[in-house]
Amino acid sequence: MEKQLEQLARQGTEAIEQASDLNQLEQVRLDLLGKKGRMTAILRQMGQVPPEQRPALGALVNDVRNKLEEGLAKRQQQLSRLEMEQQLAAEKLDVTLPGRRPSRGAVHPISRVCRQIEDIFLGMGYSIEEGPDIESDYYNFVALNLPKNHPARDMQDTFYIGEEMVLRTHTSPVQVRTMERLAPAVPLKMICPGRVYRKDDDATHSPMFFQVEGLVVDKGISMADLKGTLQLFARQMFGEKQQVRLRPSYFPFTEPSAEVDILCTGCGGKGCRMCSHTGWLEILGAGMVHPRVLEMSGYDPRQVTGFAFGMGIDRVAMLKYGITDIRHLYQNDLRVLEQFEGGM
Ligand code: 2U9
Repeated sequence: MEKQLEQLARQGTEAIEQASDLNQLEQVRLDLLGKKGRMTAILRQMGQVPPEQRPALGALVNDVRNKLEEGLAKRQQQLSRLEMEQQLAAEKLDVTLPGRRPSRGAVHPISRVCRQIEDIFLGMGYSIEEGPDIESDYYNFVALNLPKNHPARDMQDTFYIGEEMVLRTHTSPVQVRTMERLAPAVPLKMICPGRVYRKDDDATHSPMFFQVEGLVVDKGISMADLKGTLQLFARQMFGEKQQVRLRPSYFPFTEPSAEVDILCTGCGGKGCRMCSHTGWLEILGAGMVHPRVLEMSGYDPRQVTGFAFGMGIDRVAMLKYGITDIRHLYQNDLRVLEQFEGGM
């Protein structure tokens, strides 16, 4: 038994020194001093030892146990410190490294232009009105002087939802709803920005795009008011030197009607590829509100007149920022969007 104890002391000390982490060391401890360990196995033989030898053997047992416990404690301290040092090394930070700039996001060019247009017209005393994207046939067409089977009602361009409902093809129904709500009160001065839908899809047309339309109804409103308003708008939107030009046109809801050009933003009017060498770019449609349209929404066309205009916000954004393909506005490619970082 004495020999076994000495062997246990020797082999135990060696095993303790060889344990390379705290887990291993715990295994060693269990193997040496645990309930089912080697020391316990040796002590079980104590019964067979003659009583006079027991005190000396007992003292040896205590010595060996103390020696092993001391060794375990010492090794545990070493390994704890080692593991802590490794952990600290792994967590080391270089506080002198430059920081990573947080991404700030950007306001989408359509939102920027929309807010700018809103600001300009708010400054002229207009209110901003909204309405539903899903409209009835009446508000989208009939109330705008486009009765059923009218040739200008292009079935190919409209998304129908059943027989009577459509995705609005313009924001004009918002103006109709606003006139119905306020008539016969004047003055009415409003703009209505929003999404519109048409079955179109190419470099200059998207099946969903953004439009803003404006409407003024009052006593004595004339074409001169329309042109002055659009000129003021063009100068604030595209620069102090801007000019507008009206060309005769046709819309069912205005009479007379005009297409409105501004000086080309690419060449300032000299002529370039962007304006097909005309010096002008078309950005708006406009006209005097058709008397029948006023009448259907509750105004008396013998008492009041009005002008209206409409433009594609996408198109204004493309002209302002030199974007050549409308699809760039809708693909949410970060390389495009990040170019608009900052303010607004
Ligand atoms: C009411 C009466 C009249 C709105 C108008 C246009 C001319 C026009 C186009 C511009 C480019 C649509 O985005 S676009 O494709 N719009 O040309 N819009 S007059 O006239 C109205 C609206 C409402 C009650």
